Amino acid sequence: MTARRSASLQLDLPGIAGAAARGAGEHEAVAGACEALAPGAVVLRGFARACADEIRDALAEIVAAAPFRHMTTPGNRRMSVAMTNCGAFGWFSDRSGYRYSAVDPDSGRPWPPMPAVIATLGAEAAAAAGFAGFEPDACLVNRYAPGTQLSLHQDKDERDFDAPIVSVSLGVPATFLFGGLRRRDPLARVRLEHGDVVVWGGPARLRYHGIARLAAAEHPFAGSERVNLTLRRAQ
Ligand code: MD3
Ligand code: FE
Repeated sequence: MTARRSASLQLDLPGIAGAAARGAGEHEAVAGACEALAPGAVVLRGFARACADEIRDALAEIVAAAPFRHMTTPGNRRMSVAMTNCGAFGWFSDRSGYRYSAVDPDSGRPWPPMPAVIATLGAEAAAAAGFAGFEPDACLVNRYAPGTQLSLHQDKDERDFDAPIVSVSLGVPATFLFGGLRRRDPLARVRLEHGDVVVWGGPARLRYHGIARLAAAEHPFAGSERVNLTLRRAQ
């Protein structure tokens, strides 16, 4: 992973360049760790830390236009994770199933555009993990309050499984559950903290995964909440 680590130091993302310029400690925190979780799954510890405040400001605008909501599953269950989207397409769930749509079904308007800070972070993280040319067209924003969980699932509503999914964890830490290609496969537990970015592609792209019930904790990003962005190529 050494070559990719040095590649991640060449980012022209303003926040990351700024952190690198501020000193070796922060620079290490941003670019110091690139671990392979599994074939196709790469964790970039702290990769989003330097641009987290910029993302928070962008999220405030997104949420003003497309508020968080608890979607309904096809089985008529209310999801405990609150969700919204930005980008050309947004993922949603209702009684009819799961799908991507260019319009927010709650407002009838297009989803808010994907801020450049988010699109660039996704492209740079994907490139650092070996997926050059990733251009996300959808960003699902998940909000977890204490006690919220996301049950085990696969992400398979996208058109092209060759594109990776990039996830950005913000706020309080969570335990990510990482399974295999079959629901009953054993689960690995991975702690995801504020600023951690994970790129899921290739053979990891269709693995089952979920988030364990969020423990009570506090973090300056969003108090007791965890926010996760998943950047996707939907169409
Ligand atoms: C592994 N979100 O939105 S991100 C989701 O933290 C979702 O909110 C979780 O699962 C969250 O669909 C986990 C990590 C993640 C995202 C997509 C994956 C892991 C993945 C796709 C394939 C394999
Ligand atoms: Fe998922």
